[in-house]
Amino acid sequence: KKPVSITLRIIEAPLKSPFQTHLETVTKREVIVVEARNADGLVGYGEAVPFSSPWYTEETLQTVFHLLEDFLIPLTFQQEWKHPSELPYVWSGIRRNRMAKSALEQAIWDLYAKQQDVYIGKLFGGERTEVAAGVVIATSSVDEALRQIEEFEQDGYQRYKVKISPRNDITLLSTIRAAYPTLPLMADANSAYSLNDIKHLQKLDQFMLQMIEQPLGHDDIVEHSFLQKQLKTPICLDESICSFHDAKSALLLGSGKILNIKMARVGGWTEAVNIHHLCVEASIPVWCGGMIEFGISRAHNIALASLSGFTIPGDLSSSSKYWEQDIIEPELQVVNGKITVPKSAGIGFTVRQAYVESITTYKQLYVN
Ligand code: OSB
Ligand code: MG
Repeated sequence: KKPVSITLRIIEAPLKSPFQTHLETVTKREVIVVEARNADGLVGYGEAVPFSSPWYTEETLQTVFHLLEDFLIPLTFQQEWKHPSELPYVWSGIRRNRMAKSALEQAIWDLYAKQQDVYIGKLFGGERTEVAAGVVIATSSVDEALRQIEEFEQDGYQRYKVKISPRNDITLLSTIRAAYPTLPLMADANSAYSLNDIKHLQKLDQFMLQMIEQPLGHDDIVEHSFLQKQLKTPICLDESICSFHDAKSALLLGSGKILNIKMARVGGWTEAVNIHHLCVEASIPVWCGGMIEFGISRAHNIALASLSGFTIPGDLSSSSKYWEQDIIEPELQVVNGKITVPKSAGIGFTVRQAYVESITTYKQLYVN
């Protein structure tokens, strides 16, 4: 049942257009593909999605590789375990490093689902046959943002997210609202504000945003609770929620009304599903966040978003938004604002192995 070998690959591809936030502009993307092989030759896939520098989380491509190679893969081979649900315990001696854990957990769950011949989403109670698609507009140009919205409207995206900071927020949001008074619109601040900006943030209430994502500190839960009481717009936490414990704290304090669950940020399937169940119990709507990732990570996200508590469209867009070619087949395609959830075993998509090999810049095999 356990994998007999694991391969790590660093793959790299340029984004079709730069992804701009107030913190960083991403123009090319490197990730780590994890392949877990069993004795029958079945392969499970995971994707580690840190950035090349630690601007969004503290993990980077290099730290994730190090944690996988020197700690997580050796523990996985050496420790006794029978079922992938035990992996968080197998790795419990390793603090944080959640993106590294998430990718390895993904690969082993995918392998397990393929062994059981079941779609991975089903293992966690996912029932949806399609998921609602949302799209992110990350450009510093207002004209370009308007152009992109017009383009994405053709595919019927059900939610539009723009990146904001105190430098661009009012201009960007008022221009979009003038052109699209009823567009399902939200804004992601990636921690661009502080409590000194309360008066300014209150001005954003007029734009009827579905939510504002992570306005304050990337590791804050307390100040967001204070801010939420002074804003009409619902707050949605992203960066601050790294674990089930963080989610519980945020719910107890009322630090937001909506939660963005990113499997990579919280350390994998088990933690993400536990947060989902907590939010369902507390009637907090959740949605699935994105990481400008390739298709393997997106495939796991689509399976996660098939759970019933994911009632808000996630950062789930067509493969063609970021890539000339994606690493999975069929590529993700948003039609009428929805993506079809696959049914076949594991992540439900085929990995384009020759293409993955062609964009691999480094690979290493680990044998049990
Ligand atoms: O803050 O949600 C974020 C991408 C990279 C890092 C952080 C964030 C994002 C996104 C998701 O906004 C974009 C996407 O994957 O489509
Ligand atoms: Mg965000």
